[in-house]
Amino acid sequence: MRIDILTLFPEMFDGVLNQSIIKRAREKGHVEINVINFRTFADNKHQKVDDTPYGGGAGMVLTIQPLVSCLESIPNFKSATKILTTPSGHTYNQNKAKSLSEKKHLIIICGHYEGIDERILNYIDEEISIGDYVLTGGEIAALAIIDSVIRLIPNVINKESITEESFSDNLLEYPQYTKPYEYKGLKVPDVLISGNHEEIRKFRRFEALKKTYFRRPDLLEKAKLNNEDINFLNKIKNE
Ligand code: 6GU
Repeated sequence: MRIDILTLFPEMFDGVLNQSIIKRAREKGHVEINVINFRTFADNKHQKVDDTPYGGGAGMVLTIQPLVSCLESIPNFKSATKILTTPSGHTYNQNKAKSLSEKKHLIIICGHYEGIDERILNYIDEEISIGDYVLTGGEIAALAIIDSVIRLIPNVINKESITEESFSDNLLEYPQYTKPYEYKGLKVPDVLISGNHEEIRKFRRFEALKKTYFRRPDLLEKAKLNNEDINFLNKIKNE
């Protein structure tokens, strides 16, 4: 996959994209990432990228020319999936991450809350928000999208971590424990050291259902539940 990021603040990406799993994915060639400062495409003397809004009002609006010139400089930009990060976009989720991870070429334009000239919508495919709160700009949203997409590219992380994680089947993850067995009086649930794999499976499924029922009942509506799950849920409701 290739990802191009159009931003006025390229330094914001330096740390995150050069650490840990993303760093390794880049080194192994699973993803090529280019961070581009679209200010350098402004065709005016002072490299100005914003102006006052038509109709009046507070704040500045990003002009369309530097963004479109920047887009047009990217090889094969027409066939890429072009995303604008904006609080008024569709809310991002794991399903969206999965579908983006199957694309060959993403271009992400980092928006700013004061706004972008609306005519940019003629050049983009999707507007994405990462949740109902306001960030100072689209950079952190772009990073969240990129991180969640890259880890789903085949061979970036191992398959089991993906199929067992939260949201993959619309259930939150079961609780995990590791050594020591006892810490300041806090013990690990005994079933996990019983060696009984069937009992461990049931415990984990029960706890995943319980966490989802109390925290995210909206997810349960979408989850595929079998008879055992329904029995577990009845037990949870009656507890
Ligand atoms: Cl994509 N941008 C900004 N500025 N704020 C947000 C957002 C995006 N998603 C949630 N809040």
